[in-house]
Amino acid sequence: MRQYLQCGRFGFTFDSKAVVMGILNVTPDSFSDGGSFNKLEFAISRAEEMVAAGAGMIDIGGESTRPGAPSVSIVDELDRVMPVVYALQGLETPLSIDTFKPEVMREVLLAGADMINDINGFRAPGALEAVRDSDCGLCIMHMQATPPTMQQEPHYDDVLAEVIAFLRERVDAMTAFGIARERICIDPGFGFGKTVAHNYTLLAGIARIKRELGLPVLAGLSRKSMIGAVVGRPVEQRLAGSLGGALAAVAQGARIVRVHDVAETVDAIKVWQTASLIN
Ligand code: 7PJ
Repeated sequence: MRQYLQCGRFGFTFDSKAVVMGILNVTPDSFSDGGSFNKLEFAISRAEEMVAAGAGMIDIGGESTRPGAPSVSIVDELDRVMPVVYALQGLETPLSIDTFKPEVMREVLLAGADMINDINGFRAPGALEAVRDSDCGLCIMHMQATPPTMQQEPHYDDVLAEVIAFLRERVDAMTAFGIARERICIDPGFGFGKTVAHNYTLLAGIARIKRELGLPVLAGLSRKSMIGAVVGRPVEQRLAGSLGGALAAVAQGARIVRVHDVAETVDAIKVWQTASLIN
């Protein structure tokens, strides 16, 4: 299935290759790299390192969505994210911003961001208005409930069907609002209101999500508890497990994988794709 994603200054044709999106946390409390990149110069060098390692996108996040993380005001989130957006314009790599706040969306788009990655699926009042009159890429993620409560007994009758129905409803709402389909990618939202079993049903169902919606799928499972649950290791020892998850997602047809460990994921995907292009 040929797919295209318009992403601000950039356009992805994918050409049967997956793109690695490197995670750049600019929060003092992010769970897996301990907030060590909350200073501007560290953020810039980390982004440069990820691009050199083959990242095709950088995802900048100023608010941790870890269950129980403190919420961040608009002003604080902008203080964290805006200097990084300005500083990274010259990288010639698409800059995605991980935010669910319409006010933040507007500001980062004015500053030149290429994509908005919304864990809330653009459901906040004003979110559609904030992104409509731009050509930025849009990642619609599925989440059940909200970060403070989402891991308290998540329940579905049929997780795959319900996630697909949610994503379809959001895609339809966005296109009805005048947003071009070619700007949209979709994400089942691993770990956002899901048990380990739900997460693996969704991972195994990526091909169906892609087939039913006909849009590029983004998968973010790097270092998450669904990896820890299988390998039995703490967050700093989940690289190999995360690579296994990334390859499973790509094998199912995911076009974008959102990861902390860019160099390793790029290598893993290269080898997998070299073999898979032979027949
Ligand atoms: C995701 C995300 C994800 C998308 C986070 C973490 C938690 N955005 N932002 N998909 N996860 N699109 O990185 O562990 O899975 S924050």
